[in-house]
Amino acid sequence: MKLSFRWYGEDDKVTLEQIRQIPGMQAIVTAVYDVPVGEVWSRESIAKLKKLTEDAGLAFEVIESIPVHEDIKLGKPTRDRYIDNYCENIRRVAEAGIKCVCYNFMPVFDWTRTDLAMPLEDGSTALAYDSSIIDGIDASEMFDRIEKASGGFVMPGWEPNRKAEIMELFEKYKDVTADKLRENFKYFLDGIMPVCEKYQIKMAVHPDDPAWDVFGLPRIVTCEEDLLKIASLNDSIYNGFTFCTGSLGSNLNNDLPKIIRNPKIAERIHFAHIRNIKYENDDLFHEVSHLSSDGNFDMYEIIKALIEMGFDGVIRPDHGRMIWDEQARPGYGLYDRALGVAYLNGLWEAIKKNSK
Ligand SMILES: [Mn+2]
Repeated sequence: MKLSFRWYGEDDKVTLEQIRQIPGMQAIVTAVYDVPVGEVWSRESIAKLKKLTEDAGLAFEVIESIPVHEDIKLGKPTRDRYIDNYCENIRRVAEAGIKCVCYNFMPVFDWTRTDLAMPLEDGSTALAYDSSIIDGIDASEMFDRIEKASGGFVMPGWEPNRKAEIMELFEKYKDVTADKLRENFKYFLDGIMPVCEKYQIKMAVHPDDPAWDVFGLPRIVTCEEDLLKIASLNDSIYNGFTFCTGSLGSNLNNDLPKIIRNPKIAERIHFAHIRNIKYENDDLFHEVSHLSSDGNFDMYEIIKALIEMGFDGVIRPDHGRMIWDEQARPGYGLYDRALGVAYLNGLWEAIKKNSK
């Protein structure tokens, strides 16, 4: 595994110099953030990210993410232009040395939470999701909540300038069923895979978070069966997955080590996000430290399964708690994610030595 850390560019409070000091750290996961969804990234912006990353002694290897325009997900006639732009972005990041692109295919919203700073018993705070809240409000009300709770940070998918378009988008998705969404996904994959093959870019679709329909919008990356269906949409091995434990695992029916051990899925795991969550009751889960005993997942079994299946891609700690009075983007502070890395290092070394 190649250890990496998500970095939000020069505006990120967590610096590359800090990230470099985390034991075992090898690579940065980042993106160009100042270009509207669907448009082409400038070569200058990509080159700058590459230079900053490499000057800090880290590898520039994974982009997270190149967002997919809603017209592609909706299957509108304008999608061809956006797919062309997507292909151009793949070419450009490949020319800068990138090998893997993480993206998602969730309608309208990226990851969804009801609380960005839920206090935990030890005095830390964490992201939380409470179905009993979501099930009782509409998207517009949820949007207001996020905006108030974000402390000035922008949440992916919940940018303030999107609010006006949210309800309009909902209207557009009214007739889009899960099957229709999958059909549009196939059209997208068929459009980009020839370019991915040529430039050897591994596409790694991120599971939906949480792993079920939210606000009535269909979601099609939620379980083992979904992943197999996606693999069958386009045969190319470059059509693969980001194995995100926290997202797939939000549905406790998903047996994470078992999914990893499915050979048809394992060969397509190009990137991994590792974190742990804890369910307090049937509705409410929150994020916790990476430690197995703090949450619902057996991290030892998850890492062991990845090693056994020959995973050699880039891996990163996912969201962390806010600890030690850190002020940072919710989920993306330095300290708890760095502790997560230290734990992953320990698991990895122990499993490797025991498997000889
Ligand atoms: Mn993730």
